Amino acid sequence: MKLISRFLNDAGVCLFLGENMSNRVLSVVCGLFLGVLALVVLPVHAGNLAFMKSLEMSSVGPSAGVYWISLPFKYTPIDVNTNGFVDAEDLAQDLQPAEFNRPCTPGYCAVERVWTWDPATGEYSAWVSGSSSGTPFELVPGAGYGVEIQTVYHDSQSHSEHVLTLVGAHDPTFEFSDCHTPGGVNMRWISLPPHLAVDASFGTPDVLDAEDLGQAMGGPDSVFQIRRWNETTAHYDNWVVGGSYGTPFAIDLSRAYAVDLSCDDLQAPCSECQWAWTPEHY
Ligand SMILES: [Ca+2]
Repeated sequence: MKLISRFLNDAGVCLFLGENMSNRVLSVVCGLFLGVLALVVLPVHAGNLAFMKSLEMSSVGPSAGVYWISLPFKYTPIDVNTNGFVDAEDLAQDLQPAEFNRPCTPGYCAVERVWTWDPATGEYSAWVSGSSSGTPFELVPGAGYGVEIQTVYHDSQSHSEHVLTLVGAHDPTFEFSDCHTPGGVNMRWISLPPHLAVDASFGTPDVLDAEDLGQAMGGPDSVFQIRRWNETTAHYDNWVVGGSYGTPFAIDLSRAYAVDLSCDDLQAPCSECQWAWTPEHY
């Protein structure tokens, strides 16, 4: 029996859960990421620092069940692999709806795969939830991850619509710290806090949009563009920060976004082109 501090309630009080979970496994599938989905709701219940999100997701629809989501900067799910760090398997098991078997095995996990982006190689890869071989990748605070939803057969019925519950806390000291590198990939998928406070007057007034986000991050000298995975069209949308063509897309704070870094001097080395941003939270 392992005692795990897992939840913070709205008053910031820790609740403790004990859970005995067998080691689960791994296997890594690499490949280019395609496709994705159609999303639905996500009410956010805020507390002091802790919060909970309910994510309504479907395995069917135009984008075949792929969603890029923001994770809490402080996220401490049960350590399924008992390897001492938070990894893709921990996330997949944590998001498994309570009405299904937990821990889940391949074919029975609502989150079939967890996707990640490696800015060093410019490639997507995925962890197959519940796998018994391989090693799940570690989750890095501030990074955004893709979850791929599948239809689960349970209690003589197939379930394609799932409600995933994500619990965590904001870290007001968290800072994105990175740099633009000449010839580098320079794209990162990042998580946003659920109560992000930015000046929304850029782009479309009174709408939190990609231009607001880009300006909060330092403007066009720091960020070239913001990208999202559009779950209703199954395409990526791009917004060039400081651009005047078109309308910046609205920001959904439950979603992750890809940020392409920039620099005054595109040939400057990393050391001369730092990017730092501490998201403000109300
Ligand atoms: Ca705006």
